[in-house]
Amino acid sequence: MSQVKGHILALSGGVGGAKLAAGLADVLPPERLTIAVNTGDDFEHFGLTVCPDIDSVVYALAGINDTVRGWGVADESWRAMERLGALGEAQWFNLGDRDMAMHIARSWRLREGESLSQVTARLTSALGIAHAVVPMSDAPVRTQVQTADGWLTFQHYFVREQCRPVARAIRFAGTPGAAPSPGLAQALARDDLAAVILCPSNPFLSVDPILSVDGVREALAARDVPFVAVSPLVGGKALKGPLAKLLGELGEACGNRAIAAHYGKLLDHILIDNCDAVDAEGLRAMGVSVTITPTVMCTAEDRKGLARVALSAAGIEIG
Ligand code: FO1
Repeated sequence: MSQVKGHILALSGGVGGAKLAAGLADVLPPERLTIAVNTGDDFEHFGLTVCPDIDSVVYALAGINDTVRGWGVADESWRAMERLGALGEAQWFNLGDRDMAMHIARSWRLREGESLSQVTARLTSALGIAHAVVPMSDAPVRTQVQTADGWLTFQHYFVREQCRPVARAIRFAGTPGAAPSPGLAQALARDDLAAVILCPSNPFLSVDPILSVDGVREALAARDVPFVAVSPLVGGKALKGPLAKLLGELGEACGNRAIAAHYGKLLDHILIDNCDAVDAEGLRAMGVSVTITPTVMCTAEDRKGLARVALSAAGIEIG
C-alpha cells in the first residue's frame, strides 16, 4: 500500500485511549492530528464540572498524568478533600489538590460563558500542548445507567456505587440534540482527512457516546478513509471487573469479534494484542483487516510504537 500524508482524527476515551492519543501526538505534528474526546463521563461535583476523559488525555499529553492510579495528576496531594470531609462533604469522588485547579479553572470559564471547546483550548495551551484536544460536543452529554433505583450518572454508578446495582440499560442523555464540537466537525469535514484512529477505549462506554453525537456516525460512514481501531482487550480480558459485569447485564458480548461486530461497516482494520492472535482468523472472516502487535503501553516508547503501527495500518506516512 502506498503511504499518504494528511490529517488524522483520533477518537478517545480515558485512560487507555489517552495513552495512544499521547503516542499519536508524539509521532505526528500538531497540524496533522485532532483528538476528539468522550465527554459522557463528565459530571458536576461540588459545583465543579469534571471532565475525566478530557483530563486523562490532557494530562497524558502534558506528561503529568498519574500512571499508577490511572486517573488524575501525578505527585498529587489531597488536602482540599480532607478539609471538605471535615466540613461534612461527600468523600466518594476524590479530587486531588492539583487536579482541582483544572476543575476550578474549567468551571469558572464555563460560567463566564466560554464553550467547553474554548475552555479546553485555553487549558491545553496553558499546559504547553500544541495538538488539538477537542470535546466530542460542547453540549452536555451524560452517560447514564438505569438501575432498579432509576437512572444514575456514570460516576455515581461507577465510583459511588462501585457498579453494584444491576444495570438495565445505558443511555447518553443529551443525545440526540448534541452537535459535534467545532473541532470535531471541522476534522470530519477536512479535505485532507486521511484516517480515523479509534484509541483503545471501551466501545460501549467511551466510544458509543462519541458516535451518538448528532451526525458523527453518519459523517464517519460517509468518509472514504481507513477507520482503524486499537482493541482495548488484552488476552480477551480488558473489559474485566465491574465493566464486564455491566456489559453482561446489558447482554453485550465481550471479545474482539464482538467489538468488530459492534463497529460494523465503519471498521476497516483492527489492531489486536499478540495474546489474542487466535482471534485474527475470525476477524478476517468478518471482512476486517487485522494487525497482531503488542498493545500494552507501559512506556513512552510503547505508546509511540503502537501509534506508528496504527498509522501504518491506515497507510499513513509519518514525517
Ligand atoms: N475514579 C475512581 O475510581 N475514584 C475516584 O475518586 C475518581 C476521581 C476522579 C477525579 C477526577 C478524574 O478526572 C477522574 C476520577 N476518577 C476516579 C476516574 C473516573 O471516574 C473514571 O476513570 C472514568 O470516568 C472512566 O473512564
